[in-house]
Amino acid sequence: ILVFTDLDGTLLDHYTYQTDAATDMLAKLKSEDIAVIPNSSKTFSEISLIREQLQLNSPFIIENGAAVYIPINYFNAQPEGTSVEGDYWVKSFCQPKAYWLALLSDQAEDFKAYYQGFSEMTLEQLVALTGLSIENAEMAKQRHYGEPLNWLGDEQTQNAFTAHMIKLGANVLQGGRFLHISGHTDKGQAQAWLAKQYQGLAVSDTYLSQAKTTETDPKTVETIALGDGKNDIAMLEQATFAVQVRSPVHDFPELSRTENVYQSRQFGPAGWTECLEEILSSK
Ligand code: 2M8
Ligand code: MG
Ligand code: MG
Repeated sequence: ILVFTDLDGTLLDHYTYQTDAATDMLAKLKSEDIAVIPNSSKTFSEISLIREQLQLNSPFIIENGAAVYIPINYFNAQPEGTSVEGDYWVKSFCQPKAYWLALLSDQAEDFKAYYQGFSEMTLEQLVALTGLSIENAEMAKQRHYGEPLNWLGDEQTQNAFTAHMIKLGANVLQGGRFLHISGHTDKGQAQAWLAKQYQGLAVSDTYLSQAKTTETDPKTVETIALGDGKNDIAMLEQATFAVQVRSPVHDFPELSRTENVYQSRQFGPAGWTECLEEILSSK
């Protein structure tokens, strides 16, 4: 089984970005060789740091499904359609950030007054909006595939803007705080692609813990997806088990499925642990 997880508001507390309530469960998953795969709107730099802090060595998905990063030699063979970028095999699904910035500035002038994008914000402004540290805010600004906007207008204007951007070929996703402008990629599509690689390729021994001697049959890969926001719906819809982690700031987004859906009682990382305990103990 694979665990795909959103970060902000899910594995990380919405306000403090801490993961304390998930520490024991993370250790348990590690000891059982269950891969924890971050699937987040965060950037490569942000997720790299979090992986280091949590000592995760599994693949990860950045910027709302825009690209999948797999440590080189994680699988016994390089997945088709990936390129090499530093220490990773990378599969990308999206045009670069510059493309979306140009679209915003050249073809959406009428909406300029209603938002402020990450690239026009100072670090201090981003810190004030997110509560991130200066260092982390800097990493959040290092985006490769899209532009998060702080929406300043009303809902009606937001809907008109969204429709306009979609007509231009963009995808608009609502995160916990920001409106993400990017391509037609989502966390679900990237997750499905990566789960398929696990089905076709074996994970190398170096990435399995010493305790583990045998591997589970790669053909029966099941997935658990955990998320709190609307941008998590696509990944929750197509996982074997869908976990909606309770948010302190918004309701559970609506899913079209009802089977194997779990909704946590607790917020963020505590809810994350609560539902994983329930799913794993039922197996
Ligand atoms: C942004 O992502 C969150 C995710 O829900 C949001 O839209 O509110 C991203 O830009 C991410 O890179 C950043 O770390 C986060 C900070 O809250 O905001
Ligand atoms: Mg979230
Ligand atoms: Mg997210």
